[in-house]
Amino acid sequence: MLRRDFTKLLAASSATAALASIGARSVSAQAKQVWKATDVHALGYPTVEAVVRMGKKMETQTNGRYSIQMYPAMQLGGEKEMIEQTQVGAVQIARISIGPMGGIVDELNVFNMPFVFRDVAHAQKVVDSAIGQELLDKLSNAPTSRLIGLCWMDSGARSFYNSKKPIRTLEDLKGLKIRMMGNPIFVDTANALGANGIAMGFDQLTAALQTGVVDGAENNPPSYETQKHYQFAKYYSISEHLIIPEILVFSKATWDKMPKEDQALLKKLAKEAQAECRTLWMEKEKASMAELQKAGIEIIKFSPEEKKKMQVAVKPVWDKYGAKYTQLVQRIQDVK
Ligand code: BDP
Repeated sequence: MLRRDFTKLLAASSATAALASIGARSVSAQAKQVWKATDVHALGYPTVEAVVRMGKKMETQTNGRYSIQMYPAMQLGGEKEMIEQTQVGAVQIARISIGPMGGIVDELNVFNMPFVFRDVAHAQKVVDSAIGQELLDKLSNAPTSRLIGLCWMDSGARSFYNSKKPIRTLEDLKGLKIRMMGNPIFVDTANALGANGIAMGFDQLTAALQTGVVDGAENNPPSYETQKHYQFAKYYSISEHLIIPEILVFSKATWDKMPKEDQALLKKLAKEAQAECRTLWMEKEKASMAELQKAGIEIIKFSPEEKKKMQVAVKPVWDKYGAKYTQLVQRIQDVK
């Protein structure tokens, strides 16, 4: 064989090998999908752990065709960015507070109204009821949402914390600069309670507390504890003015390419994650309270009378936003 021919042959065979390997790679890329999942909280936080466990089940039950890579702790940005990335399909799964979801589907804002639930147990019953499923479906079917609502997750109740003084009464909130999530309902709620509500991303809050840009914020005990906000704001007042469920959303761009059976399996596992998250949540909440006590945080319980005063004070928020949710609110209240 001429040397020239041999070189040609070699080139041809290595090209074939290269093509074969590209082919093999694309087959395996189709067969195995690694979904990106994200959450503002760190590994071990109840919502993160529930999604990690859901991913493991999905992997086992599809013989590895799907798995989840978790990007926790705001690695992919705040919740606004997380929503956008999921809508375009750069991320498949995001766990989001309903706080910023009202801008996507307005009905979801009903859960953002102050004191809409009697207590956490009531909120849990509502998300587990037909109302919960209807709202998930509303999100999935909204033509512009580009998201599938998979399930609900727990987040307890939100209470005020600050660096200045113990807040025992509604009057004590007066004039305090309090960070709220970016939704006008929350800023108006803080203002109706006499504080000075400041909308800000969760990712900016630690620095804002540290430098005194805000005097305080409001959140559930696990967020207050795990974000270490208590190191800068050591008065925690159990006001429970907002009980905001959280939602697990999936990218519609990815969903639409999945076989029906895989979609059904994911929905089933998401329902299991909802139940699992609840157990993890209850445990974590107790552990966080113990941690806060150990750290010497002053924990103040609002009296029923003060709570009643707060409920009356937020009436302007209900007057401004509540009318369009009247029927839904009635159904929520009917859940016993
Ligand atoms: C936490 C929620 C998280 C929100 C955060 C906030 O779990 O989704 O981003 O509050 O206040 O309780 O922004």
